[in-house]
Amino acid sequence: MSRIVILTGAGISAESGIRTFRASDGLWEEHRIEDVATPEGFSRDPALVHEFYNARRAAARAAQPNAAHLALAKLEADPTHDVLIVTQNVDDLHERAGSQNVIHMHGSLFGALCHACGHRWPAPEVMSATDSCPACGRAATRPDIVWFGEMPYQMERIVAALEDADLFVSIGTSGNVYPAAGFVQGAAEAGVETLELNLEPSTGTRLFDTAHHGPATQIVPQWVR
Ligand code: BJW
Repeated sequence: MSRIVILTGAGISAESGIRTFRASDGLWEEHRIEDVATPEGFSRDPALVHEFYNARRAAARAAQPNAAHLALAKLEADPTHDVLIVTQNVDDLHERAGSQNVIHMHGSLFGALCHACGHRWPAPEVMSATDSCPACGRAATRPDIVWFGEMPYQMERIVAALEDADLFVSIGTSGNVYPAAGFVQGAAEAGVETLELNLEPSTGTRLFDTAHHGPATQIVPQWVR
């Protein structure tokens, strides 16, 4: 049984119509990171942050998994592989494609988090800062998203899986955001084989043993076959 850890980023969902962050038409061209993706931005203007994530939630609901998501679900269903998907994406397209072993290290559009007490619960369709927390009752509801300066989810489990893997694959991520951008180095140091599948060379492309470049809907199914 080969153990495969697969890191995915915004590029895998791009052909499903979900915008990436750092492209010339990406989300960070229209929104300031400090305003919409930091706890300080949320404290300053919670309504603006909710507007940003309510729109993203609606876009994610309208999108469908593509051939790359489906290929990874097929790989997981093959009993000769033990597949863990670690996604930076906050959409649910891996789950809707049929993947079951998925860690959302940057949180989920479909979760709510209390900024005051840390309680987490399923998100309503439209979220507002005046929604009160079902646990503590305070009006401090925020999306369950990991913003800059916050600790990504399940890091211990991810690091253990990386060190134990036979193969690490990085799909559709620019390699600019840590700690995910450091996974390739950690895997290589643990003697794990590494593969990049991305539209273009990522920031850390030279750290991978092998790289294939092209649209995810082509190169991921070709790799899975
Ligand atoms: C295709 C394609 C197609 C397109 N087919 N491919 C130095 C200074 C200051 C801070 C730091 C620093 N060094 C490290 C930090 C910390 C900071 C950080 O990394 N900052 C950098 C900007 C430098 N990181 C953090 O703060 C993180 N927390 C943290 O570090 O905690 C402490 C810690 C310590 C020790 C251990 C562990 C932790 C938290 C980071 C949170 C990131 N949050 C965001 C926003 C929230 C989610 C959301 O709103 O959706 O997450 S930022 C944004 O970037 C989002 C993404 O998940 C993340 C990564 O982006 P991704 O997926 O790579 O997208 P793009 O757009 O960059 O790239 C897309 C790629 O796809 C491109 O390469 C395209 O070519 C490709 N592509 N079409 C195939 N069809």
